[in-house]
Amino acid sequence: MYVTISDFIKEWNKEAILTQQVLDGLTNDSLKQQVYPEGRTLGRILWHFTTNIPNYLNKFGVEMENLENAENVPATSKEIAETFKRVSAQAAEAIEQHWTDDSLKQIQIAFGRKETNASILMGLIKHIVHHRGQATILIRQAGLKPFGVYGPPKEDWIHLGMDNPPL
Ligand code: NI
Repeated sequence: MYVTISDFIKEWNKEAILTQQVLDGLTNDSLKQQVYPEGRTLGRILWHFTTNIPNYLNKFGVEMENLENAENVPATSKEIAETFKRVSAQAAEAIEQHWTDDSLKQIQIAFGRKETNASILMGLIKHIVHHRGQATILIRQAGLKPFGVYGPPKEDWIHLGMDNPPL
């Protein structure tokens, strides 16, 4: 758990770089990929976790500007990637401005439970990681090679001197 704001910001920035690499590998066409016919598109999932960042932080007392046009999924992967980059940098600034290390120990009600602000911030990272995992599958279904977030995609196992991923 995060004890200092700087611990959190380090993790936040590390995860943001990984997410950025996933976003940078997309094509505009891939944004239309769906899990099933009525399911959310890849673009919708990516836009959801991006626009959720300011909503989530505002809800818990870290003020930052909400995104305009949050309902409209951009048509280009470049716009999603650039927006994510800007919003995650703004989020880090807003957290540093509004909260101190002591704020992390304070408790508020989140999703019906008592949570520390440290755990609320961890929840924001987990939300992105959760949807980023979903996105990776849709990226594969769209015919692209997904960026290896925590480990290499199957195409790159060979470069590690292994013929196949471990079972
Ligand atoms: Ni969600």
